Amino acid sequence: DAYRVAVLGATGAVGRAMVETLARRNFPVAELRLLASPKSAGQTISFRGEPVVVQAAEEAAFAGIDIALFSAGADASLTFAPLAVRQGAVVIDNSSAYRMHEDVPLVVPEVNPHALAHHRGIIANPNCSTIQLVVAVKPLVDLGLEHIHVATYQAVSGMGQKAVDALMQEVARGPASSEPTLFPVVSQPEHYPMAFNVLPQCDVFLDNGYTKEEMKLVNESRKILELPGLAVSPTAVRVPVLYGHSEAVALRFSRPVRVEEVRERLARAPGVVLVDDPARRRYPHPRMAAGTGETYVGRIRQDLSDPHTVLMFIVADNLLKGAAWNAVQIAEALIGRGV
Ligand code: 2RA
Repeated sequence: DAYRVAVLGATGAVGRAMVETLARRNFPVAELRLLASPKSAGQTISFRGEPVVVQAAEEAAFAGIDIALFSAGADASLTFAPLAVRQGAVVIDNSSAYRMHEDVPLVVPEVNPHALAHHRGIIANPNCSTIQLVVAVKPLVDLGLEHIHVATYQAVSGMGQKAVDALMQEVARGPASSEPTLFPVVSQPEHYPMAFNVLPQCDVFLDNGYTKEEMKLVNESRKILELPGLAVSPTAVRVPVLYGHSEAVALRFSRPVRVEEVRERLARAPGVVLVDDPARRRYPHPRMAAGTGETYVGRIRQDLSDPHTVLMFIVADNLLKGAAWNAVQIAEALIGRGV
């Protein structure tokens, strides 16, 4: 069987990664329909060596579509997901619009594929920094996981292609440049230099003093792992990296846990590449992960002051495993279940 697939947001950083990933994973595409805003329509994007013209998104464009991959922001998802479902498509939405909805599964195929069973037309792709965290944490949950402390080091591509271009320009201008551009949040009035800097803000602040990005790590992890009582203490930081989010994580368990036990489980965990050999200076970093769909884990060690706690470092490509790769894996799981 082959499927008619639509990509909404096709000209964006994640949309382009979705088109590339459909080809790279050899997804059975009978027809590819690329959709975007009217101002982005008309561009062509190559798929399996053929140019595909990007069309303006509208309900009729979803007629006959089997699977629609969305990555055009929450507003576009709220507008078009119900229309696409009405046209008979299953929507896999990378935006935050539906992630916490009761009847919308929030899925990482290596972690909670069973959640796909009760979808009602819309399936949500989790936030990039959540995906890599739960891929690494899931194999350790039944050791009695109680508390996740996570500090993220997030690449600027999470803010889109314009942020990648802006960082490159800032770096080119050198550290003396005092022309802050769009970091950390385009829409907020205060902008700070991103080059040679780190900014402890990803997305906007909420009334509780946390950012939206940090609360996604709390709320989405609990939903995906089905651990409503799980304690999560997040700090999300933007760093001058182009591709690849990193996370320094401390996991506290209800009983003492041995590093060897953690390593054994991660070595055989789906979607995980264990890179953990300090004697040979082997550990995960973004330049290793970028361009791949795996989640890399290393620097695994006992907390020096708490036998119940294990520390580790988790890295993944935020556009691939963090978005496009995971979304296509969900599509594969769906057709595997006979969508
Ligand atoms: C970011 N996770 O990195 C958010 C959205 N991609 O900006």
